[in-house]
Amino acid sequence: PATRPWWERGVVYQIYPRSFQDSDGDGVGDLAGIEARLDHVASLGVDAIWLSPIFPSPMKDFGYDVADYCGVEPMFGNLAAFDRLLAAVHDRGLKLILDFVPNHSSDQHDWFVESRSSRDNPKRDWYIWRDPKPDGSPPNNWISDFGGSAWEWDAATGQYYLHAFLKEQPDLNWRNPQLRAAMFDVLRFWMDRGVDGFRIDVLWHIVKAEHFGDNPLNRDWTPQRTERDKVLQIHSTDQPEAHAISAEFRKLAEGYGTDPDNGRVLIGEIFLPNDAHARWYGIPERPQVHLPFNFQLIENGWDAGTLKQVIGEYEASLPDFGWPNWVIGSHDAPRIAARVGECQARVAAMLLLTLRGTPTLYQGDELGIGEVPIPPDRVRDPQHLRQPHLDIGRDRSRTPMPWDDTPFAGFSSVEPWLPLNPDWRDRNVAAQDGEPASMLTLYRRLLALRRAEPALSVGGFHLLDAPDGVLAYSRTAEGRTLRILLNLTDQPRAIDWDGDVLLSTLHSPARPGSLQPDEGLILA
Ligand code: TEU
Repeated sequence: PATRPWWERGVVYQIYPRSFQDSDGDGVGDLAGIEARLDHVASLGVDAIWLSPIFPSPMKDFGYDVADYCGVEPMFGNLAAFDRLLAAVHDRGLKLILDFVPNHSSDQHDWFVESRSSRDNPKRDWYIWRDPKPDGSPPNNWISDFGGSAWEWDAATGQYYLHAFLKEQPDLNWRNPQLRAAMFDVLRFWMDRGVDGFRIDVLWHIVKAEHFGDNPLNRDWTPQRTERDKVLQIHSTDQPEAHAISAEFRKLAEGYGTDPDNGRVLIGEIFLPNDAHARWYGIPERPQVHLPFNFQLIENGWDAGTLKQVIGEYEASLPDFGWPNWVIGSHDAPRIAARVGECQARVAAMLLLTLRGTPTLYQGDELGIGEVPIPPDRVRDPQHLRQPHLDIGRDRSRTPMPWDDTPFAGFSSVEPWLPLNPDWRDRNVAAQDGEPASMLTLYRRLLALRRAEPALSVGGFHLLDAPDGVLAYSRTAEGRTLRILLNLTDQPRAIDWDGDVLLSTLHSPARPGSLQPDEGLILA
């Protein structure tokens, strides 16, 4: 129904700008490249594009270290190129969502340059500075997400500053009213230009407990886990003041209108258990973000029993007014096809696009890109470089889009910044276009069906009983019920079903009474 907001009805497509399309021959993607490839995005049948950060950045964390919140990284283009891209996106009836990185800036941002210049600089308090302990050690035991202490010593001014990520990403102090005002101006700057919303990076991190006490140790930690997991981030994340700020973000966004076709959406990146996660919706009288990003399909095992539990518990945790959302891939996570295999990746596509809630689709997953080996001399991800013994490399999901079988896969005229997927000559957009059995065709069909069937986008959701290894649920809207049966195994499964097959993940669908290995069905 048209009264539901676009971000509930629609599907988001995540673009990693460095790796979508290079238009100027430097081996790195850019905004003009994205504009040149909008036909592909539109042909998928998605509704909105989320761009990972495009702002000026020293690229220590590939754009998540912002040196100017109101500019465009020269490698990517300039504000004029951004305006052209935004207009081209809107011309196609698509929305554009930017990545807002409020927890930390780059250490090269003017604000931090000033802040670190002296203890009495007016911007000193825009970041988080603390004295050492009497023995000279850091103020507390907080650990950076990328390993090591979250505190960096600044000899010139004799204090430590806090960084939840790299030392080149100092945390901003959201308790400071001037910093807050400056950041609200940033949001206005982009919304005034016409952007349709923000994905808010590590939103649950933005305020820290005022007492800066030690975080409790994690008794379950083993050396196989990241260093960050040594402590529980009790005092460094999920503070009440951060919820209050996200309610302010919401007010600001709604100030730009609440029309279901044109309102601005806020997607908060939140990693927390269900109950704490759900609190980021706020309450009806004081809502917070529209969509607290839900990573459960990435973080949990891939089998029918686990998925059934995860989906049921997530659904049950949502407040009545809270709209769900799902994601199976991102620039931070291993590729879905690498995790579950190519055949199950087709089942995963059907799951993502038939669950209740807004799906976010990550670039390249529509081609079924799998594991991409990154030779040691080409590793770029700072998280991987700092913890090479762990299987956490993010480069392998950030490799360039393969468009065709011309040199460098049509991505660039020179060797790209990261290697291509090894099978790029066969696995590319041109090769899969129009091929009935390709992953790309499956995604297009799923997206078209989702658009044609309100039950799949905004319909009600019920888990159904099913044999071991099968996940089954129904979606209902306007008196029409569809059933989705997903075989999460590579073995046939006996299951009674009838009705019309609207779509199968396989080229020749099963006959009633069974599901083929790795088969997913949408039935009417
Ligand atoms: O990621 C937040 C985050 O929690 C990461 O530490 C994530 O868990 C990790 O990358 C998984 O391996 C966001 C961005 O998506 C990420 O790219 C940035 O590096 C990070 O914030 C800092 O801005």
